[in-house]
Amino acid sequence: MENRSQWGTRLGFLLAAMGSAIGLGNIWRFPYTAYENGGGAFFLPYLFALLTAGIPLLILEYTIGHKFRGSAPRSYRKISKGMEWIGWWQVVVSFVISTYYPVIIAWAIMYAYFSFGQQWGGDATGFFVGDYLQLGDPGSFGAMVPSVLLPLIAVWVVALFFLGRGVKKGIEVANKIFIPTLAVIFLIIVIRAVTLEGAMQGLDAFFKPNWSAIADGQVWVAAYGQIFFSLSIAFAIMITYASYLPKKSDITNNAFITGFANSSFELLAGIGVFAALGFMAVQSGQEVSDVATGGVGLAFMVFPEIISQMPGAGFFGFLFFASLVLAGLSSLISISETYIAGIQEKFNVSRGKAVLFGGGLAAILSLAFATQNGLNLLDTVDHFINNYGVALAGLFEVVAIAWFAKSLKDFQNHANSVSDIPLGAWWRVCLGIITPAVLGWMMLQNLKTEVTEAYEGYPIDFLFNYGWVVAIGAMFAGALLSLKKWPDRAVETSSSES
Ligand code: LEU
Repeated sequence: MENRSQWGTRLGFLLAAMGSAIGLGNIWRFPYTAYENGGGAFFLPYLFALLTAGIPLLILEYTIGHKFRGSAPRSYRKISKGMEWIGWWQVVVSFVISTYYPVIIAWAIMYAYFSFGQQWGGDATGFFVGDYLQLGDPGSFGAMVPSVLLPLIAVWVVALFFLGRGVKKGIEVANKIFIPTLAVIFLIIVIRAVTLEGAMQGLDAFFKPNWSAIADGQVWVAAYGQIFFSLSIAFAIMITYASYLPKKSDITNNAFITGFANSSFELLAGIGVFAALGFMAVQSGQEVSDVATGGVGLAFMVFPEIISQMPGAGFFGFLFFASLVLAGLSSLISISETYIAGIQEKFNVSRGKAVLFGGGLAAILSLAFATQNGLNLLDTVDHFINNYGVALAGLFEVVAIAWFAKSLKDFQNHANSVSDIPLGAWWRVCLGIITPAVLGWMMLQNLKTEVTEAYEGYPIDFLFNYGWVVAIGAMFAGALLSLKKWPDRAVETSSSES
């Protein structure tokens, strides 16, 4: 008899899946990626990527989790023994991400506090890298920065608390609180932003289509990259979450809802961010193109300046950073659940021990990002683990399943047996041909750029040690973990379940 954890309600699962998908990627990554890659015209490759790769892969991952009811390594193993390695590889990639993702949430906590009184003064960039992060050169770690360390500890306490309480009482409850709150806060921010003076200039810049961009392969690469990161696919996350679905669950419908909710949030963030950038451009007599940026720079350098110029600065600043915290926490919980589930099953230990060991190790390693070298390190690890961890493991995942395991048809039948919307041959074409072709090409393009220019101009040995070694190390660590024998009990459960 199986007594695997389950979601309490369908809404609980959907909120958790959306909570994972909606993260920092939606708020600070999407708006600038869209703007930089054709503005309004970007929606074409973006929608194409969503419909040919995003949703089909999400359906596949939900189906794998639902059918095999196991962590990613265990579920993949049930497809074929050799695939267990891909599962662990994805789990290790998630583990690596969980060592730096919480650091950004920690910064956002401090900035929610700094917003009252705009402690960054007149020079937000100088304040962020200098006063706050005390950024040193990439060569050495430098000292620990207490104002990063303390909120970082708080982030881990909250995340591990909910993870320790389990799927229904912990993860589901957290998302039921975080996601509706996030939606309300974000709506308030966007409404405020679009009613600011200059908002229209910002929106014009965001939506203005540059159709020639469509002919550029890099724009398509950007669209696929955004969809993968944003939908949390090829991270072992969605397989793990779907493994807690009750037997009677509509897979296809759930995937469409998650996919469209995530994209709607992304679009909303694009509108909010560019309306605010338009306001800033008008205030400072610049063009939107002069102030537009993404990522860390947008959230911690440009936004503080916008906030300072806004009426009701403290309040809106607090709301903005609070939304980063909520979006980030629910994603962090999902990333960490991948290895907690994996450790629990492979080492046959309780959830509590898996949380303590897996989460504890990630928390200790995350301290490296709370040093004076934190930002450089984060930037490098993030770049390499996304390009050569997530995207590459995603490529292996679709190729192994669609080409070698020849099981797409089985998964299609499984999904159709529980879902309203039937999957047809289009689904197999998307996964078996389009996605591998685009991902393969994307990999070659990325590698080409990597060898021609040092990422962000960082020293080569720094990039080697914290970029390549980490990304390739994840692959090897995955292989090592897959060599370990499964405990007898897990093997028994696995054979009786499949
Ligand atoms: N999908 C998340 C985001 O958009 C990231 C993932 C790694 C959980 O931020």
